[in-house]
This record gives sequence, C-alpha cells and structure tokens, in this order.
Amino acid sequence: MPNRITPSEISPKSIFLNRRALIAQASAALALGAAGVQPARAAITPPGKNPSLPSKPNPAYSTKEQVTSYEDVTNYNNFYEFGTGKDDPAAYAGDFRTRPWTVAIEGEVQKPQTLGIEDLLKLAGMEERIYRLRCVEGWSMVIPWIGYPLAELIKRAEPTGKAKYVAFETAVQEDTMPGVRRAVLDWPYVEGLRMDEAMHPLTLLAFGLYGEVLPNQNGAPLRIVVPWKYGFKSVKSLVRIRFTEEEPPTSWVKSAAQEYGFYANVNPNVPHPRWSQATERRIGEDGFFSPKRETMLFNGYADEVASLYAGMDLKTNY
Ligand SMILES: Nc1nc2c(c(=O)[nH]1)N[C@H]1C(S)=C(S)[C@@H](COP(=O)(O)O)O[C@H]1N2
Ligand SMILES: [Mo]
Repeated sequence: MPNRITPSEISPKSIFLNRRALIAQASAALALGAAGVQPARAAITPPGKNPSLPSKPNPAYSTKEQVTSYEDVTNYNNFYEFGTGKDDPAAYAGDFRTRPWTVAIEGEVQKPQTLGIEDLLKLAGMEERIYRLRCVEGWSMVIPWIGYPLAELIKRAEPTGKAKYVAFETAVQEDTMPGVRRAVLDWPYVEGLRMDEAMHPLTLLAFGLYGEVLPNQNGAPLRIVVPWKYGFKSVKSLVRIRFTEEEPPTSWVKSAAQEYGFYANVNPNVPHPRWSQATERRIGEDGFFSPKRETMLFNGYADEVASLYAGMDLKTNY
C-alpha cells in the first residue's frame, strides 16, 4: 500500500528547522526568566493628556502585573483637598496651580535650601517604575510612575546626626482646593517617614505617570510614593520636607490614632479596627462581587523592606 500523506501533514525541512529554532528561543527565554531576568514588556503608551516626561524603565523595581488603566489611575483618586469623593479630584483639580513651585528643605540638615521645580526635575535621572499602590480602604492599583529615589534629594541636603525622621507637607491653595474650606482633616496634609524608610531605594519622588507629567489629581507637580505602605503615606503636591529628631505628627494619626498609625505598612495580618486587610480589590480587574485577591505583607515588597522592621512588633507599630 502506498503511503497516504495529506498535504497538511507535510512539514518541509525549512519549516521544521524554523520551528526548532523558535522552541529553542522560547526555552532560553524561560530559563532567563527563571534566573530573574525580566522579559521585555510592552512599553507604556502615553495617553497624550499631559506633556510627556521621558524616563528609563527600571525593570528591577517594577512589577510585571497588569497596569491599571490610565482612566482608572486618573479618575479614582484620594486627594481630600479637592473633596472626599473618588471622582472629586479629577473633577475639581483643574485650576490647581503647579507653577511657580518650590520645595523647602529644612530642619536637621547642613544645607537647608529651597529648590524650584525646574531644578528638581533635573536633579537625577528619571526612571519608570511600575509599583503596586494599596489604599488602606481595601483597593489597589498598579501604576507606572516616573521619578527618582527620594534619597537623591535627601543626600543633597546633608542631614545631621540628629535627623531621625522626615516630615512632608502638601500645598494649600484655598482658592483652587475646594476641600480645604472644610475641616475634614487638619490642613495642610502632613505625613512622615523614618529616615531609613525615606532613604530606601524603593521610596520615590515622582513627577509623572504613564509617560507624562503628573495630572493634578495624582499630586502634581511632584509627590512621594512609598509602595510598601498604605497609600495615605504617599503625600501629593509636596512643598516642604523637614528633618526632625522626633516622630512628626501625621494627618491621619491626628485624625484617628486608633485607626491609622505612623508606620502604616501594608499587612494582611493586622486588620483595621473596622475592616479586615487580608484581601483587596484591584481597580479595573476585580469587581465588588468577583473574587478579591490576597493582600501581601509589605504590599509584596517584603524581600526589600522587611529588614527595616526586624525585631519590631508590627501589630503595635501599625
Ligand atoms: N495631600 C494629599 N495626599 C494624599 C491624599 C490626600 O488626601 N491628600 N490621599 C492619600 C491616599 S489615601 C491615597 S490611597 C493616595 C492615592 O493616590 P492616587 O490618587 O494618585 O492613586 O494618595 C495619598 N496622598
Ligand atoms: Mo488611601
């Protein structure tokens, strides 16, 4: 009997070899992935809403998780100076003035100084870093920030031996911020970090997101981003950095000390007094009723930051 081979079964040698080459490439890529080398990811497409802000991607400090849509990142916000509703910042931050802008650096430093935004933009190389952001309210996002480590700025001010903490302050513009006309919080919004937290390479001074300068509702023209802590630690629209010997007062501790602490490290095992922190809802992916995802200790950055809290009781230092 003659061999009956249908045309579809024919694999010419050239195609066969190509296939082999592709398989070899794929397994090489997998091996690299396993060894910790990040596969290339599609570049973030700037949405064309704001001036572009060039940067160099930093894959070593970026999660490979799906980024949250620009739409959600810029329309679902917490920025109480513009109102307490999630859509208030996008609706009301349009008149906020981001020029001229200065940041004052003071307190326990050898070189107190006031820097203009143009100098701050040039102070160090801009990197794109895709970080998880976990709000204390139980939702999270994945945001492609642009900025450089806050440590770059701190080093220039030369903190003294007495500098144990760093306090941050947000701008107050009574005429453009409808939220500050009401005493929802004690304005200006203030936050703080321990010195080693502020100097940690993950702590970012951010000027942009999604390839462009920060939209006002996300904290233009510059903000802090501390990815292993609840979002409220990451102050927006920064105007003052003060180095102190004592732990500085912070807005949410002043407002409800039993509910919000100075450390505010993301921790699934330490519930908020009124709700669990074990799970979270990823904006744009998890619905109100669809399965939530498990919250990670230090928001998934434990390898990098757990050593900062060695020997500390995370339940009392919440
Ligand atoms: N000045 C100021 N900074 C702030 C806030 C605020 O109300 N005012 N909200 C914080 C909270 S609770 C969160 S979750 C993040 C939200 O940042 P995003 O809107 O850019 O996602 O900003 C933080 N920074
Ligand atoms: Mo938050």
